[in-house]
Amino acid sequence: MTSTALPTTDDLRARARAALGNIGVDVAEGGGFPARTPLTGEHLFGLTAATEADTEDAVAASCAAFVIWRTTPAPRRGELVRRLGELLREHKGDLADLVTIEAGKIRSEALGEIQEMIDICHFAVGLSRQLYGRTIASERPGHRLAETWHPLGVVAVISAFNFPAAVWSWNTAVALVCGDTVIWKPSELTPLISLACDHLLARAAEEVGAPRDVHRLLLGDRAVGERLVDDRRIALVSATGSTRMGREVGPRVAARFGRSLLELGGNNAAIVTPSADLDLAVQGIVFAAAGTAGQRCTTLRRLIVHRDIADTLIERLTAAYERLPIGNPFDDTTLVGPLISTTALDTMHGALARVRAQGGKILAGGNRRLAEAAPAAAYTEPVLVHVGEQTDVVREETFAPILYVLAYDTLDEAIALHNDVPQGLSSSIFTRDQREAEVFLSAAGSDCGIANVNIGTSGAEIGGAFGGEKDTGGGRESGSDAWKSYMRSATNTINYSTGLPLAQGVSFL
Ligand code: UN1
Repeated sequence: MTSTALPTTDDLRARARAALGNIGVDVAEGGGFPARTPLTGEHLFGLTAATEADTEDAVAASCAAFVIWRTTPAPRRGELVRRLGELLREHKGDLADLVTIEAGKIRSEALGEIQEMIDICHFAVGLSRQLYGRTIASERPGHRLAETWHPLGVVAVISAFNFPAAVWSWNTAVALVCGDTVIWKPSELTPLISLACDHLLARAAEEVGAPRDVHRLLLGDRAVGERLVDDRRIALVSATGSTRMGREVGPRVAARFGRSLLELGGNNAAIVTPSADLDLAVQGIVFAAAGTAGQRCTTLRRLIVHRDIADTLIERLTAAYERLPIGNPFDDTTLVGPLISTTALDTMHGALARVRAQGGKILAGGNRRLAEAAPAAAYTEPVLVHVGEQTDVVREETFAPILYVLAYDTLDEAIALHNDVPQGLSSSIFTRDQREAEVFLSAAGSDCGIANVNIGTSGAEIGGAFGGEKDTGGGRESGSDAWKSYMRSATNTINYSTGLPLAQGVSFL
């Protein structure tokens, strides 16, 4: 199905300008840094990218702001994030418009992204009174050991187009209550939503009396990111993107003994066992595989189905895929918007050609849509592909809505297939058998940072830690105790006795 006609680029430009205007951002046009929309694939505005001097200025300002911010009491830092959350709520509709215009998300998912930002602000405000350290029993009389958490420094946040605002907020809301200052280098593909978020945070800072430079935005290309990565004054580089990007960032930050927090590619799978509730499984699979046009790092990319139910499940999925409404993401009936670019579509077609050559068979979908109405845009049917084994293309992350389906006979075999990819972000099992579910969640089960039962791989809540193992980079963001990555700990030994006993029974003097 194709939903209603696409808006024109002029409509989208006007809508973006209106949303930005409501938020309070004046778009300064005339620069050579483009803002585009994947809805038509066309140019919206010419913005201005940060120069090398701008980057230097941002780092210096951020270091100066850190000196003030680190000694501001944490609950007062929470006030800034509380106000940011209120402003996000007030402008939810406008922000969601910008997410749809720049990232192509359907309305409900764009609103969901802003909700995720509001949620992390709430979480971070609570956290601002819960940056707990432990008191530890000392082996020495009249001594106390304590663990203290201190702000870390300047945090560089490098984010991707697919969650252009939420991933920034997970990092920024938590970093700010932790007493860090933030420099944000967003994806080149989503400058408008970045300007909006930066503006709202600046407004919140002004209103609560926080230093303006607790946050700086740098629009720009790879060179801006590289300067931040190599700058010794940046204590933590939190980068979301491809494994290829992380392979460059990680060693460069490590070479200067900086910290990095990497949230890289996923190649997420679901196992469907014979006892699964198939109604629920079909819903969960279609949302996880086709939602966001397959452009979440948590998107379901591999389905490992028990051989006895494979035909039935494939039939039901094929029927669901054939009914997916594809097109204008502003239309409430649409479930699949555009891919971010025609380059992404070419990559998808390249992967499909390779998997066919490796014996894969297309079961449903895969055709381009709306090519006449919008030749520069990249609308496509999500695609379901049957594969006999996990060939190299199946083991790679292709950032597009391709779901590879494989059959298995024993749970051990399914788990082995599940883990036999380089990435380790998200995973799930559909089963009504508790033993199977527990095996999947156990140390010998899924090797991912996220392991679910009877829901798909995507759509995590902010309360849990988010991130994954292996080529996914190992970082944890968002909830749980991910905040510890944004702080440094100190172990304190306090002697309140009149003697000086040494540890380990050592005697001296
Ligand atoms: C991402 O795709 O980079 O769990 C983040 C999810 C979302 C976040 C995805 N909460 O799918």
